Amino acid sequence: MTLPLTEKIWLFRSAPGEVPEEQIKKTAQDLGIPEIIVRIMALRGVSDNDILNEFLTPALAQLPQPHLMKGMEKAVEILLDALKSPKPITVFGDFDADGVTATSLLTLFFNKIGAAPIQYYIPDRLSEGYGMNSDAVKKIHESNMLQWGNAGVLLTADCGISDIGIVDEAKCLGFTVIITDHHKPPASLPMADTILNPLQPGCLFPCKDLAGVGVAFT
Ligand SMILES: [Mn+2]
Repeated sequence: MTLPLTEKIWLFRSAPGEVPEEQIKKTAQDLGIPEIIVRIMALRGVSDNDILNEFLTPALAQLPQPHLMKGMEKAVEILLDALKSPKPITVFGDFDADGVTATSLLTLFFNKIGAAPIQYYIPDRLSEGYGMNSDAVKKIHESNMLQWGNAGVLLTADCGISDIGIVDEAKCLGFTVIITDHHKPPASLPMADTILNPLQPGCLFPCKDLAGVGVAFT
């Protein structure tokens, strides 16, 4: 096929042997989708119509139960308490794609339900680098004490799983710490009040490859 706009010639890899051409055409017709989509999915090993359809038309009902994620019950308890008290909730995020989206998701959600003061902190990539840092935690603490007389909840988004020392520091300052992260946990975990990370030992949540925003959403 030649695309006149780019003058590039596109050659399609043929689908693996077990998915014959006729089946690709038939699936495309049956599901009412372009053949190219069926072909791409077949190359990625998805040729079952039901699975393909489920993938292409995702629904909330397909999501695994949130309480399967280790630490969820405790996180819900802490956040409900913060909402009722109310205590400030500070989302400590990350500057990359899943960090910013995770931070926005949590902040917008708590803003929408509107019961507790909600704020976020995203470290500067160049001057602060990735993860929680002591100066930022101290600054958040100072401003929360001034404004609300309470350190409140420090809720990480896409970071924190390796920040053992900083989490200790935050706990000493009086924060209740919830970690939500998807990065590989170190051998010993931070002493947070609860940790949500599908990769932590003993977590039964079936999707192990969530991005930071997926953990935040769950
Ligand atoms: Mn990230």
